[in-house]
Amino acid sequence: MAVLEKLTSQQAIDLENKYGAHNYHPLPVVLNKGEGVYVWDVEGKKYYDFLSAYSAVNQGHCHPKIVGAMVNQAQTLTLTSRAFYNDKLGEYEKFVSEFFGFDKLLPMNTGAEAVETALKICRKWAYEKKGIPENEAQIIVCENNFHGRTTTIISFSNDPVARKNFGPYTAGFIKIEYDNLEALEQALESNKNVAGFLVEPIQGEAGVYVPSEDYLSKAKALCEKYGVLFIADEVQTGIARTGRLLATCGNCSCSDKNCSNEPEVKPDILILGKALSGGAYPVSAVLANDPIMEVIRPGNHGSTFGGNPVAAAVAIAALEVVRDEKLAENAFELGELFRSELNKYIENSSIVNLVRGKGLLNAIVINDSEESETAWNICVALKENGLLAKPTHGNIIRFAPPLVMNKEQLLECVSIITKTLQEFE
Ligand code: IF1
Repeated sequence: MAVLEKLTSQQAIDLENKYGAHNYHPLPVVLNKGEGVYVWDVEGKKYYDFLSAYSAVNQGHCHPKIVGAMVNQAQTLTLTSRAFYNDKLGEYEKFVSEFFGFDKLLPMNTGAEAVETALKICRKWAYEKKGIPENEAQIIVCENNFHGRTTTIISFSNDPVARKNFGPYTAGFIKIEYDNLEALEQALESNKNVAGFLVEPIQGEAGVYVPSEDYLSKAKALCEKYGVLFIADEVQTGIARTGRLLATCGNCSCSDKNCSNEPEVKPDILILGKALSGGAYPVSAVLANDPIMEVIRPGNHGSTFGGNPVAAAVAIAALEVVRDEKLAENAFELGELFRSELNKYIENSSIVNLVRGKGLLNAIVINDSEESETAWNICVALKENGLLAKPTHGNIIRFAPPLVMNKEQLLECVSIITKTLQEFE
């Protein structure tokens, strides 16, 4: 195999198998190009992307405005570290803080790092502002959560595959049932050292589990009552994915007409990642107001790459695209259409039990056991028919296309999906 020769799919897969750690089990498709809602494999076959890199590519693949900002900044200055100031970070921090309605931002790179950052801020706040005795702070989390892969985060996962044999585990977490306000109140009532409540507005990995309508607002009210921080992990649900700028949609500056449909919840700490960069670059952030963020002082936290000028330029462009192209509104409208079209199919289906989700974060539940391979086999068939999606469990398939999709494209995708499902009836 000559070095400059283009790889076939099989050659690329073989290379990863031989030289890469086996920490993933990808669908057998090798991509080498993306544009908007489409990706292409190395043989030139075109697909609709219905994963969007786990909701990172909300603005569509290789958005010219985002790539333009990245290239431009990369040719000027890429990294200074935080040992020195750079002329992009402050502008970015102002832009994003105002965009989401917070006093301050702490820049990181990946979602897991941002979650770790939020946990550290929450603990330090608890000791310095709430007066919890040192090393006694507890943070409430939910069963079936997914917040990332670090040793602390997997310590409070209850997915055995993510967790087993990675101990000893980090202490200080209380796990309660998701979407259960009594469990939350009980945990708050019986533990005087609770510092915060960390929650996904919609549980992604659990299978796109949407909580009851008033769960988040009531959970926030309980947090206020007991004086603990409400920490929203919007790494996956944020940046227009669920049909609003944020699934919690706090005091944001979005022009989103759908905001009034449900109570707005303003988290004390907001965690963003993924689509904050449109998937072009690893950019994550933690936002909070001054009384909380001020507990972080020089030396307490940081990252070589966090807040680098390329990340700053890319994220500003990525958020401008969300605002200017009205992606929250589009996700809301296309999401309603997607679920109503699939529900028409499900009425007469024996293979699909239901479709659920919000905006363009949806999943179908297949009528088979969690251990079955049906969802995987359907995804392989979807790929053959020109649409890429990934199972989250043996019987759940997540559907999360880029938000720059139009109605015509969405209806074509619905027809690919229903045609494929028909093969399995
Ligand atoms: C993988 C799921 C999605 C996240 C929330 C933090 C992070 C994530 C709510 C960490 C990451 C990912 C990573 C991806 C699978 C995935 C995922 F299936 F697990 F649920 F998106 F749907 N908080 N989610 O969803 O962010 O450190 O990865 O940047 O490959 O593990 P990260």
